[in-house]
Amino acid sequence: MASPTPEESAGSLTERLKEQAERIGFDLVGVCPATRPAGYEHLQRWVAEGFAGQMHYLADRIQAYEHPRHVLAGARSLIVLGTHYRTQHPQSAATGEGRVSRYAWGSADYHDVLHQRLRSLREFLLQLAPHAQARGVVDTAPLMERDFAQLAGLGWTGKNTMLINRHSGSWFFLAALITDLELEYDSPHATDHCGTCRACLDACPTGAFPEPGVLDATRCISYLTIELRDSIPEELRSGMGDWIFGCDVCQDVCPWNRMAPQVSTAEFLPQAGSDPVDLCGLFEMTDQQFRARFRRTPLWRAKRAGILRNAAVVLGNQRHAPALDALTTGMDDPHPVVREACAWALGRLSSEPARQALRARRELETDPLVQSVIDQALTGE
Ligand code: B12
Ligand code: SF4
Ligand code: SF4
Repeated sequence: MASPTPEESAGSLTERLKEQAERIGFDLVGVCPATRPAGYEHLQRWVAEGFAGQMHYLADRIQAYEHPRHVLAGARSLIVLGTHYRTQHPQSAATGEGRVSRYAWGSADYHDVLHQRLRSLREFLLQLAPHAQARGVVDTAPLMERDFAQLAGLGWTGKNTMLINRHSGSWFFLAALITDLELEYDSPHATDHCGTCRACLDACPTGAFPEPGVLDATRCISYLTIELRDSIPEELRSGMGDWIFGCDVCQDVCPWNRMAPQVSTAEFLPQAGSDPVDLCGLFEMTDQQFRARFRRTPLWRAKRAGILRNAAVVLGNQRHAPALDALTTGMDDPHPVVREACAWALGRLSSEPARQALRARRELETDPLVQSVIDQALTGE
């Protein structure tokens, strides 16, 4: 284990690290010991219930979540960091347009922004304690970030499962710098401020909360539009409404977000056309154009096929007649998930030209699932 320079006590080292984190741009900073996370058993049960769906990386690394030392050998402390991302809202969606979750409106992926800041904080730590070990994490390491954020005093877990801070609401990203240094720890956030409110539970369009504080990800629009690689289950499509990437409903309705601070961080400012998105235009884009537009944004995780699949479902939900050409183009897409969603959406248009497009594709279609969706669309079942 590394130790700070002789003159540096754990208290003053912690103080300097916190000040530097704020200078770098982190809005919330708390420090906690590296321990077994309080929610570890909950995570095990959650995965065993099947609530993680196709996010196999959770089950595959379940042992590693048991302690941060599996992420950094010798881990003793975590500096847990929150970064606000609420910016001004561009405008609401009209028919033919799709909604994108707030966290993806900017010009850059938040992982890149936060990793850059974490690198800078790590360098500072190494200047103070040259023999220390430190590793910055955002999302991808097996670390229960919300549990450690609570332990570091940053907030409580709301009924919508978000980490909520009394002053910041929940529009913030989490990140952590794990180190083998001994630091001075904040008190855990021990109180719950949801009270009798259940706005998020009632507002969730797909009924994704089997109980307060537990999310069945397989029903969550965020999972369906970003993580799921297959076709979206039909019974959940109408709940998707206008969302083509992520969902903000359970945060939009949370009273703790009414006063959440607004930031003007350049990378998080809404880009032109980032929300709402013109859906028909997406089907006209070449692979290269798609890459150029989305490569640096969080939307890239869903890949071109995922975005077109989601766009087709939203156009189907909207029964948007002018989308006929776009959906017909989508019926020739190399990815069966795109063709399946387009077939479903064309069926929802209930027009003769839409039926013609479906019949034409039926002659060529080789994928059994797409074939059956075309047949259902043509028979109106
Ligand atoms: C997998 C994942 C998802 C999944 C599952 C979400 C979920 N609620 O579990 C999906 C794809 C659905 C998702 C969606 C979103 N995500 Co996400 N996601 C993650 C990730 C990578 C892991 C979370 C995880 O392990 N979930 C499994 C559950 C069981 O664990 P947990 O939520 O971490 O912790 C719970 C337990 O500890 C529990 N608990 C502990 N003890 C007990 C005991 C009892 C009895 C109970 C009931 C509960 C309980 O309370 C916590 C809340 O559920 C984290 C990053 C990370 N490494 O932590 C980001 C993260 C949680 N996501 C984040 C964000 C921003 C989102 C979205 C808002 C994005 C969007 N707009 O579409 C939505 C929000 C949906 C929602 N209501 O949660 C942020 C949250 C920031 C914050 N302020 O809370 C994180 C931390 C990423 C980051 N680095 O900023 N996400
Ligand atoms: S993000 Fe949307 S779909 Fe997911 S739990 Fe919240 S309200 Fe429900
Ligand atoms: S909407 Fe209400 S119940 Fe849900 S997280 Fe916010 S305060 Fe808690």
